[in-house]
Amino acid sequence: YGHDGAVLWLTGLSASGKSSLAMALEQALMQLGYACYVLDGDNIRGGLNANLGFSPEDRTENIRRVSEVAALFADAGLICITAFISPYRADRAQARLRCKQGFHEIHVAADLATCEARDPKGLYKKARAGEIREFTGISAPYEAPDRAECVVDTASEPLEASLGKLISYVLAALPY
Ligand code: GGZ
Repeated sequence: YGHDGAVLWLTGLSASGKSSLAMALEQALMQLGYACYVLDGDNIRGGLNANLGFSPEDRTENIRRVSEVAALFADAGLICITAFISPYRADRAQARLRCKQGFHEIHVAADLATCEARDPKGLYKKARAGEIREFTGISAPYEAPDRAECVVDTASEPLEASLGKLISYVLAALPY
């Protein structure tokens, strides 16, 4: 009974809308009867990964642990939705290998100027002022996906439109 698991891996800049989309997608899939769980900074960086910061090494370890947890959730039959910047292509490729065929890379592709204008937590401002170092897009890299299964651009359309595309993609991609 139940359904096979999957990993819906969202990647994008800070303030690109990953967490909002992840939560809305979870709601939509739950209403359709899918068991889902969202992993994001709120429930991972405060606990399991509380010893990690934002150096390249720590980000790689962050993503490695998240991919292990996501793979376990998928094994258990859940749709695991992850919402991390995951800025390195190589780290996402490793996550894909770990999660095997149930892995779907979703690029939340808002451009930097839009994310910086949103700046909901004032982090871009602090990064520009040098108060936060190694901030993605400002003083640390973001390597855009070249093999994402789905791309949504929350800068060029309302969040509802991106959510609609995402749901369409996911329902077509899930094998049940
Ligand atoms: C990027 C940072 C940084 C630095 C703190 N660089 O908008 P937010 O606040 O809520 O999302 C960002 C979050 C990124 O954590 P991730 O675990 O997704 O990053 S990664 O996948 O690269 O490991 C931001 C906040 O943490 N934050 N300092 N220097 N974002």
